[in-house]
Amino acid sequence: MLKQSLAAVTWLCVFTVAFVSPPVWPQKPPKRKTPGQLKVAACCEEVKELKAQIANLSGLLGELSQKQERDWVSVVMQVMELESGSKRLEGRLTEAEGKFSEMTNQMDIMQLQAAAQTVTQTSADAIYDCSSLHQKNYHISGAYKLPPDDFLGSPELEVFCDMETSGGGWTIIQRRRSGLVSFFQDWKQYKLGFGSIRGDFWLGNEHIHRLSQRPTRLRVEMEDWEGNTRYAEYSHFVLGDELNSYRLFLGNFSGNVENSALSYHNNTVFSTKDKDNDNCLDHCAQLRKGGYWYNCCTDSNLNGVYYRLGEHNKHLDGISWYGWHGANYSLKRVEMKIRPEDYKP
Ligand SMILES: [Ca+2]
Repeated sequence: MLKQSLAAVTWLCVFTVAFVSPPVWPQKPPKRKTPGQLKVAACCEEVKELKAQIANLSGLLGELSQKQERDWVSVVMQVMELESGSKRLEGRLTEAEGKFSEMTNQMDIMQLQAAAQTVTQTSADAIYDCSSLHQKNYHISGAYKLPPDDFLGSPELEVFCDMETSGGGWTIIQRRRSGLVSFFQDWKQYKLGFGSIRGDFWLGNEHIHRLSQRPTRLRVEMEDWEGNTRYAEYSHFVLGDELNSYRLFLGNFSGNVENSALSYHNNTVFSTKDKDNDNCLDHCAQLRKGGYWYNCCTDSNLNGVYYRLGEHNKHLDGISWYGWHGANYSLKRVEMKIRPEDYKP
């Protein structure tokens, strides 16, 4: 039964395929074009395409040339702007150059003026010491304050001026008269100075060194307990600097004292209780109790111990000047003072 049904379906399919589906006949081939007709057609297409491209390109070109024109105008504008800008800058530069040269001129003038002022300061106006003050009509002996001077490198300094003795103008560097100040001091004290400017004092080796850098004269005045006075003067007094241990140099001696006792100390360096620079096995500063240009050890000891009347002739470490009084005679008053060699009262 199943076999009969399958056969029927198969036949139905065959029938359907044979009569329902369109008959498959060999189709009639299309009429072929000739090669010439083909070429013309392709060419037309190409021409059309080319024309379109040309139109496209010329459109682009037009756009480009317009853009170029715009760019060109903008470039020209920019160039013009730059030119005017550079002209403005040039103007400003010229102006600046003018100002600069004006400033340079002014600076030159100022420098010349400063130089002129410096020259004046170093010659006439500078206040070096008491002799400068005397030249400026300060003729009364007493304490003065020397102003600091940047050019000379000197600090403010209080000094005592002797404006009377032998034409005045003396800067006092040492005084002994009251005995209230000990002169048994160390190197640093002698370097910087100590005591009271109106009483007993040492001006300080640094200051004395600085003040003696010009040709300088030293004067030593002395008084004994009997009221007698003597003086000694030395030309070309120089105190070396600290590196040279404040070495003493003295020129020619003059004066009314019997003996040039200080000459024994010429060309010797300074010694203190803490610096034995003397020419002796002994420690002269310790033995003579002062700071001085100890040789081996003394012919004079102007910075020795101050002994009062009664004690004045019993000690070897007093304020002595060998040749006028003995080595154990201590003087009542001493002053050491300096002024420039070329000083004219
Ligand atoms: Ca010694």
